[in-house]
Amino acid sequence: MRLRSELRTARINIMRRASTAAIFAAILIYGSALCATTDFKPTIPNKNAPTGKAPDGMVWIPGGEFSMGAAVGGEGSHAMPMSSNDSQPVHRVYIDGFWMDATPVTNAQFEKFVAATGYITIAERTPTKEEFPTAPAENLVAGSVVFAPTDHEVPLNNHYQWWSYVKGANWRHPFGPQSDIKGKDNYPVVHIAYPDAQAYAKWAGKRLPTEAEFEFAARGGLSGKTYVWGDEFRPGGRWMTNTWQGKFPVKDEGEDGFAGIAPVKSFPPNGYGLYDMSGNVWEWCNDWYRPDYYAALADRGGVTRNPQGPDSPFDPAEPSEKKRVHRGGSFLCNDQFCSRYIVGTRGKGEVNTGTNHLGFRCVKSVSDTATK
Ligand SMILES: [Ca+2]
Ligand SMILES: [Cu+2]
Repeated sequence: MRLRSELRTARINIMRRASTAAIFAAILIYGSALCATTDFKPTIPNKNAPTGKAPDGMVWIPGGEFSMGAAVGGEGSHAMPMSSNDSQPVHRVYIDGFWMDATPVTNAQFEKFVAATGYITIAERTPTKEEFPTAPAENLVAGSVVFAPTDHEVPLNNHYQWWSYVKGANWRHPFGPQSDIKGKDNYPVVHIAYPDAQAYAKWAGKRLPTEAEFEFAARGGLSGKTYVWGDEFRPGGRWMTNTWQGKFPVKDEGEDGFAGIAPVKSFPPNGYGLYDMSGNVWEWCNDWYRPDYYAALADRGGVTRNPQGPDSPFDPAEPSEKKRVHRGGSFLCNDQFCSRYIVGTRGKGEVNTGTNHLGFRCVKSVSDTATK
């Protein structure tokens, strides 16, 4: 066991070594994948929908059969979601219908949960000597990982330049003790680790989405599109999601209206009436992360029904870390470094690590709704 800050540093060191090679490998892989859009077949939504009123703040996602994964290749901002080929091959999946929160969980909603339960998030807990026997005492401080812009252009091969472990950073204090969330009731809650998200979901009588549920929902009934709304990044000149403009990681020009996080519902909903399914904040999924999971499903052939993810986590870049899937990308995503606002692309994170661009939303099965 190591301190969360050390985990972060270890991850960064490994990614620094891997990234240059990975980018060149990605160019080769994506060069041969330019025709991958042909792998997508139409989404066949289920016809039956539950009768009665939707649970508060949730929308119905019909489920059905769809093509899951990302076809990368093309031009401009969607040409290369940098060093990621874990979203291939595109494969066929069936999922049951379900209810999904229309937005990421907000500060106000999380506050209600904390007020009702007294829950203390991972970032607020002081790491103990028992958990981290080899860590020096001065490192045993509660905190979380925060993005800080650099003051000059830097090579994009070392995340450590723009991420740091900040003492006292947590959901109430996103940038550390001097910051707060006053007036930000309607912003997505951040600095949420996987157990925090799970605890909230349980309290709310909900659960976290599977990766397949998240992607089916994000696609909004479309198939094989680059973004959750279609193929054009700015249809008719309109900004559709909160991402980064300008030189990364030096200055976010905020041309989309927001330099940094945005209140939920700041951009148009997708075809299912879901907001913020790409950009703004990353969101936890329930599945363990493995880069070869899609290949394993594709090898089996046919249509995978209600996939729950692999049985155990494995990230070759950091074999000892237990990671679950992140989806959607964030306000930091951009076409220079990481374009994970492209629908179907995947993210991942060590389960106890939160950051100031990581939140979540919940879902609910029909069977759970019936008993509530
Ligand atoms: Ca923005
Ligand atoms: Cu990104």
